[in-house]
Amino acid sequence: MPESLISHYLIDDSILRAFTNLIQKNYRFVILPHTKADGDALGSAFGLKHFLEGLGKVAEVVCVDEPFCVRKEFSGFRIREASFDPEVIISVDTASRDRLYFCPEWEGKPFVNIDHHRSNPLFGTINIVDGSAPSNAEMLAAILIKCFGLSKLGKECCDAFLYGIISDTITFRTGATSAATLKVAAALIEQGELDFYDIKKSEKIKQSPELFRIWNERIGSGFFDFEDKVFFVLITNEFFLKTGLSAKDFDGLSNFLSQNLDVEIVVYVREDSPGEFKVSLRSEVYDLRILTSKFGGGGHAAAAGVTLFCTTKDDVISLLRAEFVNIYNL
Ligand SMILES: [Mn+2]
Repeated sequence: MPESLISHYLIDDSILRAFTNLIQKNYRFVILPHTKADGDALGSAFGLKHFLEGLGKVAEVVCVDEPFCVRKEFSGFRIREASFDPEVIISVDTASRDRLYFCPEWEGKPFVNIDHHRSNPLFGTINIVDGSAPSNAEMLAAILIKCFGLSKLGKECCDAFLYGIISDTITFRTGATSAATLKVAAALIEQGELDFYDIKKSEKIKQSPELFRIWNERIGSGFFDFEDKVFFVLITNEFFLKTGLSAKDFDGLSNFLSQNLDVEIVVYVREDSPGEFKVSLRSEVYDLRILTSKFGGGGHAAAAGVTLFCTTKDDVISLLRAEFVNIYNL
């Protein structure tokens, strides 16, 4: 089975040979996830780190800032510095170079760009990019299995990759989830002797009863639109100032809504500072990147985000409503 796992991806054999060579011939690696690293970015980064260490190499994860994903298994990363001079730089799950930390001294070194965002401009010296992969972790795990064999992936490596897959597919629920996703996940569970339930459970949102009450209240203040095809929920800057809560207290809200509401689009608008609105979109029906890329945002077809600068929250809603009509014919 392992050999056939990779057939799903659009990566050229010559690229995979160059990548395999680079890993075999070098010893010191730094791995770069994107800013505010999520479960897929850290899962990919730590999976690769453990894999390289298993081959007897030295590898370090270097983040831009404090990760968004907090998990005890993903500790020991550095922020904006490496403890050694690397020979090879590898970025994971990062759509553009400005979203990662790149030390000026690394300029000119071999740079492998491993990603699953369609918008990736191929900024590496080797680019392993397939926009159809539902998670970066799945693509990377499948490639390592193909190039080096499943037996080279140790328990911690399998655990990290499986977490990345679960995180980006919202436990195998996103539209891009395929037979290949399940095959790679099954191979990782078997090889790492993993407890799938334990890993899945750790992805759940941990809320205090008080915070959960506030989530309920915010969701209750949301509204359906376009004949119940769209659900909007808003949190204003004034609300954050009044309650002392922060954006982080609402992490996972848009995923939670998209998992539980039978709508075509979930819209979560968060006013980070007066007039600066962060819009998170979820859809299993439309390609959301058409909308977000129009305003300088990014993401994936099913989960995308954009920052909009508007005077009031009503202006944001009007703008989004107009785009839903224009782009998706709602
Ligand atoms: Mn990802």
